Amino acid sequence: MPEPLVSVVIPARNEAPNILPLVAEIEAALAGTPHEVVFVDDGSTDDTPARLREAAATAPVRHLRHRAACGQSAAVATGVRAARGAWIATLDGDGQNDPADIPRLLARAMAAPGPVLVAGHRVNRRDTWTKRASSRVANRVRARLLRDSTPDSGCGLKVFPRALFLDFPRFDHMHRYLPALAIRAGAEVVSEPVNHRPRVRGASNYGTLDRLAVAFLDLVGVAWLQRRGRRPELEEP
Ligand SMILES: Nc1nc2c(ncn2[C@@H]2O[C@H](COP(=O)(O)OP(=O)(O)O)[C@@H](O)[C@H]2O)c(=O)[nH]1
Ligand SMILES: [Mg+2]
Repeated sequence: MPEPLVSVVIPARNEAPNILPLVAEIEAALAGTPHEVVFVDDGSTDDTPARLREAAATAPVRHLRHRAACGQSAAVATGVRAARGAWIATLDGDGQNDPADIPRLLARAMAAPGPVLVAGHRVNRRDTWTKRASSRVANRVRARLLRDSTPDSGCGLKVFPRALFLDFPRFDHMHRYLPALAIRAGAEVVSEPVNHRPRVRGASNYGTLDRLAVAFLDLVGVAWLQRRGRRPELEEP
């Protein structure tokens, strides 16, 4: 495989029927761009491993696997560490994000003068009523508390430099707080409207209550990280 410009990192837990359609869409969207796709199978118990092997036979796909399920954030972190591109694009493995949006987000990130995280904003969200309602409340509380200038921090579609992510502290569910962590690391954060589609295959891994249960603890933790972050600027000695 040639050196990729962008590595598409995809956490996948029990997404067997979604793997091949998603890879086809990524290949169409990134046809002119040197890229690789890094799937992290988080201890799936369905046919995800077999589908990933199939995908790797025909496209620039690499796949890693956690022995046991460790969560979406751990999977993203494993993928970013293994990635070879200077740029990372993250994408949900269920096909709800549209790979056709990647080139636009990547172009915006690459045009920025300094390090930037471009966050997808699902302007036309295609989820259940309960998910949209709880997300609206959670987004409002988070934005108030963290001031991370992001309308939709939970969108799985984001583009950022690999080196930026490697500077972030790691914790479970950190994938919902990447904008706040990017600002803490000295980067700019911008949002870009993206397409969103209903999940047509497989089942959601999250319920409303389990998500809510840790949200408060995570918010306090990220607010603490923001307050306790220091960023020295180097000068000529
Ligand atoms: N690696 C890993 N990925 C997960 C886990 N839970 C969810 N995902 C992935 O994260 C993405 C979003 O999860 P999904 O279940 O669609 O959540 P929803 O869109 O909020 O209902 C999908 O690509 C899932 O496969 C997990 O525990 N581990
Ligand atoms: Mg989903």
